[in-house]
Amino acid sequence: MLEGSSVIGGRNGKAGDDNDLNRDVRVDGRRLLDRLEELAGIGPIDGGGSCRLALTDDDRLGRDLLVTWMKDLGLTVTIDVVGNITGTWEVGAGAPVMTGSHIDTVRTGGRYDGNLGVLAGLEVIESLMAAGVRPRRPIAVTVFSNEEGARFQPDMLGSLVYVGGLGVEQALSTLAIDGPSYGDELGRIGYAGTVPCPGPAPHAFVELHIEQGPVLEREGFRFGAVTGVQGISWQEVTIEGQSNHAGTTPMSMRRDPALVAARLTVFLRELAERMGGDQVCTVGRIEVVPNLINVVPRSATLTLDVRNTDEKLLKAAEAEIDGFIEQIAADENVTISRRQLARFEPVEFDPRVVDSVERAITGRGHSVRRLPSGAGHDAQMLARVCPTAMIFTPSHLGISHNPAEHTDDADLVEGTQLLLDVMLDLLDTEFTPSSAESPTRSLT
Ligand code: HGY
Ligand code: MN
Ligand code: MN
Repeated sequence: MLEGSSVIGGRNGKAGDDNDLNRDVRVDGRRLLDRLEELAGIGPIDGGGSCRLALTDDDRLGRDLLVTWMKDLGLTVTIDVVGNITGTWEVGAGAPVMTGSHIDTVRTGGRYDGNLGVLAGLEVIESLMAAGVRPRRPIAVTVFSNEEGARFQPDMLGSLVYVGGLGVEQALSTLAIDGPSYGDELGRIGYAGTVPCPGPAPHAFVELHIEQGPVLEREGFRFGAVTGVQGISWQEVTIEGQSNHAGTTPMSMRRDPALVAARLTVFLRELAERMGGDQVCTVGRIEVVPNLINVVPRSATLTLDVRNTDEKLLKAAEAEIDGFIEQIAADENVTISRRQLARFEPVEFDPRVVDSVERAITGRGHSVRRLPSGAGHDAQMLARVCPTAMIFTPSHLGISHNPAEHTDDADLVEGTQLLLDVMLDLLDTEFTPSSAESPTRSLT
């Protein structure tokens, strides 16, 4: 344990050489697990998961709990114009080392997606405070708004606005899939903050997150040093046909949007299988109007989620989908309109921070695998403004966005310990332009 209070951070530290400082500040696993349990109890659903869709009353309750915990720690709590909540330990000087993630969930959410990264950040701060450590820089933990993008698209909306990738007005006027605007809902839950966006660039950013996929567990690695995030293309497709009587309308006279939606869904699966590699395609939402047993539908609306680690391949997949949609619109004599909901190119994390993550993992004697993230994360937005990377814990059977999402307690706690180690390292690191020359690696 650290003797007394020690100043750390800043390789060119003046007040005594902190590099040989005994860094063995241990996080309090019980406190972390209890907080995960308490947060999971907000918006509980069958199977032990949570539903806290962005800007709903349950999201508000989760936010209130985090603000309370931040204030109990004496952090300076700020809320910005799109509802991002930042708790800052105002010590030292300069830009903070930041961590964080999200607490909004999909409708069938698990207990760890996003929540782990936020609560681990809080735990790191509380552990350093308890050990009497005085970081030379501030440390911040942020709850980013609407990371999931399930209710309001795009996903990672809060962190995207934070880094200046989306205008505030455009974000506030975004409509939810159930109707209201982002700005109205933010005001309704009392989290329409006044702090402007874009926010200040942190010194560095690191996010702890569950992998949400099968790689670490299947290949027998304990933790992941995440090299980047794959590209994401989301669009909504609306197919207008002609509603008609299910019994009297000859098949030759039909203009059936449900058939077109079904053909498009099958095409996406076949496209992903044909392309192989990292290509994934998902139709997650299909709505048919009037959705009645004896009516040939008038319209069908579906969402396409298409991803790849390689931008060229992602563009090729989008082009194939464009061609197929044109073809089936003509075949069935329906009209098809489309709306892009999100489009993010693949992101590579800063090799220096990925190296720091890898060193922390091996430094504690664990096996480590470098891998890209299949899921989107707030870190991919922070990577636009500061040196950034992520730490992955394994996901049992690779299941996520499902109440059955599971990560062992030991991995949750040790992952939090690794987050502390990496943040201490980042406090020590001055990111000079020259040190950015380290060779870039491919995402996979
Ligand atoms: O969709 C995603 O990848 C993330 O869960 N928002
Ligand atoms: Mn997440
Ligand atoms: Mn998610």
